[in-house]
Amino acid sequence: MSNISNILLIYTGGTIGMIKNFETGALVAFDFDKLLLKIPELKLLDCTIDTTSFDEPIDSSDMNVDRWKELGHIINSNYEKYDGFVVLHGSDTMSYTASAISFMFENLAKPIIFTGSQLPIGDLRTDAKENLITAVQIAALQKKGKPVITEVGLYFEYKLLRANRTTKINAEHFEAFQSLNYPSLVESGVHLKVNTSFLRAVNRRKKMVYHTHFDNNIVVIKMFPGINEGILKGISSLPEIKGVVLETYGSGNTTTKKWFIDMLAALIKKGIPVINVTQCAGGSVEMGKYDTSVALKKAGVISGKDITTEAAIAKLMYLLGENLPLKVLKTIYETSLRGEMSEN
Ligand code: ASN
Repeated sequence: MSNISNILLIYTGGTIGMIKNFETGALVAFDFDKLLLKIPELKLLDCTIDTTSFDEPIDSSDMNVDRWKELGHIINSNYEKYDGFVVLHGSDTMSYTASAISFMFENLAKPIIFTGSQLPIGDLRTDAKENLITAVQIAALQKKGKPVITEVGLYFEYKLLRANRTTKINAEHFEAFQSLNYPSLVESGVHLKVNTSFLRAVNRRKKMVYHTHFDNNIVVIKMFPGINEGILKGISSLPEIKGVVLETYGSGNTTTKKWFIDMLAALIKKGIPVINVTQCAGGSVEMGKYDTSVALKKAGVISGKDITTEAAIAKLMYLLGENLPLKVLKTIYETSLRGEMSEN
């Protein structure tokens, strides 16, 4: 017989716990204890739930590296005490935070499930209750007394997705997230259907390793027709820059203009990693497939393969924080560390 799971529910903010400010009409974060009163159903679940909250709950647009660390610290300092974690987070930057958390916890052996909602929990038509209750149920799933999910997931609108594969794709629909390059881990219908073959396997002999260094001296450059040489040269010559995520067209293509390729080559020569990720919601970078990406490969641009921009940013900050020589960083970047990219 399995034990009853002990879950820590962590509130960071987001629409789920917001109420209307009567003066401005805008939604603002709300007190966590009052939020819990709105969900008496939590007491009916087959697990024990403890709760904690950010001192100041935020709209997730105000997330930053320090707050990733604050959240990481809450999980790490409670890691042994609980069987699983559910994080209530605003949907706007949930994919970024959840990706960052996935890199913070190496050899994770317990579930960390992010969820939130599009409508506040007090709204009659809210999606918050279903999201929260099922997220807790998923975090509490056990097989032979061990958690079923041993990775960072994102639960929204009847699906658990691998968090570092997700992107917020809709500001209004309840189905706000998508993972186009990796299948759902769990589907919620009449039963919870766990797609076991897609779950990340855990090696329980390896100890969990907690990483806290993130270097955010990076920039994301999105390609567009008409991209301006002067502006890009200005950005790329900033002394602070330690890494670049380049959002390219299709399977990793950019303009072939000499100034552009020379600029990237100069950055890489200085030891600055340049990561190629596609602007497309699905599919993979394949440098060398078209003539328009051959020069990038030659210059030493790193392939982000089918990684999302959200995970690419978190992974770059994480690996820059590890202080690796560029060659080593390139090899590690092109390897899947937490299931964030396909292996081939
Ligand atoms: N602005 C909100 C946030 O990300 C959006 C939401 O949670 N649906 O905090």
